[in-house]
Amino acid sequence: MNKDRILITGAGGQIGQELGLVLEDKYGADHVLTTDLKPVSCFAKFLTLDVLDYDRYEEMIKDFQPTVIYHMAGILSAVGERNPELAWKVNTGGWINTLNLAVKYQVDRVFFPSSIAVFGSGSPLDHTDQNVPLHPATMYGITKVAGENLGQYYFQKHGLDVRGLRYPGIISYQTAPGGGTTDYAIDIFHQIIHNGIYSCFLSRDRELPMMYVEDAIRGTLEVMEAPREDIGIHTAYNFGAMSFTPAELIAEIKKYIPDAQMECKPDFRDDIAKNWPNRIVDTQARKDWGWQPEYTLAGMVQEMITHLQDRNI
Ligand code: AKB
Repeated sequence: MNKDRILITGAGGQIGQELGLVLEDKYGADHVLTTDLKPVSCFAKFLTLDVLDYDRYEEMIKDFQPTVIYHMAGILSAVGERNPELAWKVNTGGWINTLNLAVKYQVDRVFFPSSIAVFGSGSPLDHTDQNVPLHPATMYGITKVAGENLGQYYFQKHGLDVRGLRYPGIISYQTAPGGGTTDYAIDIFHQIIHNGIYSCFLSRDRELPMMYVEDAIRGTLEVMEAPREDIGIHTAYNFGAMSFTPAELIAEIKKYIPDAQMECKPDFRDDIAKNWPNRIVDTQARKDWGWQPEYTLAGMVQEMITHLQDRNI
């Protein structure tokens, strides 16, 4: 049995929750301490934690002695654009606390959830490569670029093994959307199944990179479990699976629910999305640690509809 002791912040969030459950299964509940600002009931070992509260965070690390930290706590793009100062404070302050504590208590590996939001108007947005200029147009994106650079800095200066992924939109049926721009691709399933119609806040042809949650969790574990010498990037890896527009998504959903309807009323989130890539190139992740996604648009839609319809019976 692997001896790692794992601490997760933001375990109530969209990725954190599924990651926490998979890690409990894999490493044993005693080896996984899940934390979040608000109580979450699905975990064996859970404590509330505000990642900006350094003293409480330090007490937890002293007591639990994690060897690995997945720092998933953070504010997503749409909520961050409504409250940019809060996004800066939580996303950057929480990450700095994590990095400092990881160095102080000799944590072995630390995970940073970056995002396609690091790209912006200065980046080529069509088939976007790993190493392009990063000039994000949102506060959320700015916190992610800062976070990536901080990770690299702690790696170079302190030898801390920081690993990160630039998540595309993550689609899951287990957890509710959490204030992101890509969340339309989750909400659409709930609205169509319940009401038959979805009002989309992006334009019909806004193409974005997306990933089914099972791929996202598997990739996250794979990058964190890869041998240290295989990890060539300590900012964050481009991490891809599929890309689609709202129009393509509703067309796929209609194969299962022919009466499904979608109207598009683009709002400020469409302005966020228009500065993000349509597709990203993740050759480096494939080369360094063997990344290979499994789910296509068709496979993801089938999974989502099957699980959500089963739940409604
Ligand atoms: C968001 O939409 O804010 C996130 C992301 C792409 O980072 N899902």
